[in-house]
Amino acid sequence: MRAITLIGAPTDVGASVLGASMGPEAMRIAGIAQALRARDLKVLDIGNLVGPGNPQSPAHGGFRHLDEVVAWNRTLYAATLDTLAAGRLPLMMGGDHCLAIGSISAVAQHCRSRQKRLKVLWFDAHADSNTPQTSPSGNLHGMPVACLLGHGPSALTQLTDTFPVLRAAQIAMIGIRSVDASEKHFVNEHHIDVYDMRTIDEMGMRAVMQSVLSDVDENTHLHLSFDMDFLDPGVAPGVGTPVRGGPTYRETQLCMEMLADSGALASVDLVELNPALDIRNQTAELAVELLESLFGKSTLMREPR
Ligand code: 4U7
Ligand code: MN
Ligand code: MN
Ligand code: MN
Repeated sequence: MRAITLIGAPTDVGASVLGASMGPEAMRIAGIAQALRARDLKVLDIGNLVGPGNPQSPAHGGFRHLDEVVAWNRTLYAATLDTLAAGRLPLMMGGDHCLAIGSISAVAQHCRSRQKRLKVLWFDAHADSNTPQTSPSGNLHGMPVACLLGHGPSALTQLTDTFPVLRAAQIAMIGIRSVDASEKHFVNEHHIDVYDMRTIDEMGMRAVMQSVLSDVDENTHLHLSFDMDFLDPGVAPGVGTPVRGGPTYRETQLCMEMLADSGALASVDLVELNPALDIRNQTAELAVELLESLFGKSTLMREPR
């Protein structure tokens, strides 16, 4: 039986809009642990990590709340690495997306020591590829991809020994539809695989996911970094930075089902859920349904294809 650890990371220090810090509790209220136990997983909820509050200060040197973001990511790095070392799958419940710096740095460290190939799938409306020089907001939840590729403050790019944490070829972005001008240059220069909404419209989600998963083999550790604003805000209103024109409920479920079939999923971030903006916890309930599919729930008793 597979074992999974729920790690609560209640932050909004990486964002402008407050409320993502309530994400972990909303997931618990929506029944995340029970739902995963019904999937025949051994579930341990270690509760919430502890870190600094939100000082709500303006940007300094291109960042807001750098010290607080560093403190949270160090703690999350350690918790993720411990979980992986114990042979368990970490499910990080955010919190804002700056947390992916710590979780993915730990995953990369783990993969190096086990000689596993790491592939990161970034489901998001945004490219999260700003640097302090280019960010229009100074918010660190808009910079994790750049940090992981080695562009950002050393306190965040060097949480672990290897620099950069990721090479651009190790990441694919899906669902992208809001990219700042400087981010366009960044993703182009780094030749990042971006499946934006136009590509999804033209190819269809099934072909997109087949392409995304085409290089996954038995030695691949698949990390899913899932920003809830990936979904269309009509179905997922509880997010801080909604962008219209996102994937539907079924398109997203298909992504999760195909990820489950790959058999390679080994760590997850579920971020940017904002209960303060949600309607009757529906976005948290949706997140739980998506995670059920990610861990193998299907309508029929079908063999993986
Ligand atoms: B999220 C933004 F300017 N690009 O950098 C920025 F549009 O983790 C938004 O994907 C970032 O939710 C969104 O502030 C970060 C903005
Ligand atoms: Mn994001
Ligand atoms: Mn986003
Ligand atoms: Mn570079």
